[in-house]
Amino acid sequence: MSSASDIFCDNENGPNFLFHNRGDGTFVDAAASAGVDDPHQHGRGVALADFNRDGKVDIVYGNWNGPHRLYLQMSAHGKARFRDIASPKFSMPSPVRTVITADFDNDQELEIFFNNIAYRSSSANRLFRVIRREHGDPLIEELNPGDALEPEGRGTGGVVTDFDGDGMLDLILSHGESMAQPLSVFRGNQGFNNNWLRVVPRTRFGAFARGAKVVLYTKKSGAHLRIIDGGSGYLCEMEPVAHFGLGKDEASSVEVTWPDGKMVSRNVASGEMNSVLEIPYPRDEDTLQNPAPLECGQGFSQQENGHCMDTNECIQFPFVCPRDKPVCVNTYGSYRCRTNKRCSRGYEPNEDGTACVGTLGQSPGPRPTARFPRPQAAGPRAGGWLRALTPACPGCSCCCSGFCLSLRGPSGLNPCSLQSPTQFCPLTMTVIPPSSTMVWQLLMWTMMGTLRSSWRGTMAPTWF
Ligand SMILES: [Ca+2]
Ligand SMILES: [Ca+2]
Ligand SMILES: [Ca+2]
Ligand SMILES: [Ca+2]
Repeated sequence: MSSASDIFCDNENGPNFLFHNRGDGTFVDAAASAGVDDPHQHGRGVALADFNRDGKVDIVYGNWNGPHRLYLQMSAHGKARFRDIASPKFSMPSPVRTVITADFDNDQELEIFFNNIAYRSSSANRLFRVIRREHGDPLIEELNPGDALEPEGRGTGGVVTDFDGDGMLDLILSHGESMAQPLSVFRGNQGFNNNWLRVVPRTRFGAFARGAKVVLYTKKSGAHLRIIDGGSGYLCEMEPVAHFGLGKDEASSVEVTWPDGKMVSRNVASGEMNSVLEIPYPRDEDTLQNPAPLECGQGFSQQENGHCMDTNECIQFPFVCPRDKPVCVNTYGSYRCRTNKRCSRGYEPNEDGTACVGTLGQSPGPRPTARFPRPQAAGPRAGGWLRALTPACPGCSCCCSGFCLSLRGPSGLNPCSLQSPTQFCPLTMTVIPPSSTMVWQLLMWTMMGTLRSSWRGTMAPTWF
């Protein structure tokens, strides 16, 4: 919401708080005006991520036996507002204890894991993938969590980390409260060939920089944002690492912003892909130096202040749009062209100019599926709507990201075209036995989380 770090508190027994940082040491609660106060629900786990990759932090949280929320951040008249895009399946109430947002298969798309506690009857855990679409709300797809389903699991806490250092995130669940159950450690079984990068910002004293914001600029897929979270679950917290799954893309540069406003940008060499990058807190003399040239990647360019910013293609290339769609609209990391059909306020023409549809950021309105063009051919940009609309593939095999791989229809004809929504391959988790080091690490995190959560709520420093 501002350049300084705000705080979101997902509360039980009362409305949530969204403390807007006024930058002078004071905060003002903007939860109600931003639409995230949710006064009648009981939050039990919250995570922050940029699900639609527009550079604005979104909020996902679980309500105890209440509807789960996925709030996209919009801005209207300079003020942040949030809009719940949770699908009926996603929002289905459950006895939730932890909400985890992570890219388990490193395909660029974030997964959301709900850790539920089976305390009166079975309550399976749930896993969703939130698929970014270029010009609309992300698509929420339910996945099969495999062994991590744990229908009888008394899940109390959960964390995500890379235990074995292979670049694939692992999931650890603790159980208890009403019955003793052992820890579970899971790893995903897909995405091993995808690129990844783990970024670890440090404070000036060398500690993990909780509250830091990390933006990774990539060669093809724009900017990816992570928050080093200080909260996230009931009595637990996530690893203080910004983990990026990149699919086949590569990083070009990384930017870290600390909660005090200090910022560092630097290029990422191709030899640094698939590794852990430590980013120390900048020394004063570092910030005085002339900014080094940055490789910002597609859709972004380096500004005078030395940082990567969204390229405004509509200004830089005034004739970028074709004659039948002459109106250029700048978007984060890209742009789009639309017809000049006139629509009333709050509406804009759809892609082919045949109808007016509600604009993003306005009140819910119709579901966005109708306003997207049908896929014609798989383009190079895997993160856009092409993937979201990739259809079910009867008679084909499909890869982990949902693309049809082998075609068995008549030659030249793709039997996987059109038809029903995407059928993604399930992201199945398999059990791996925990080592004593893992158990210690988990205990440390859960203890730290307990201290932080002693006021019966979950909180996370956040950036808007
Ligand atoms: Ca966003
Ligand atoms: Ca993923
Ligand atoms: Ca791993
Ligand atoms: Ca742009």
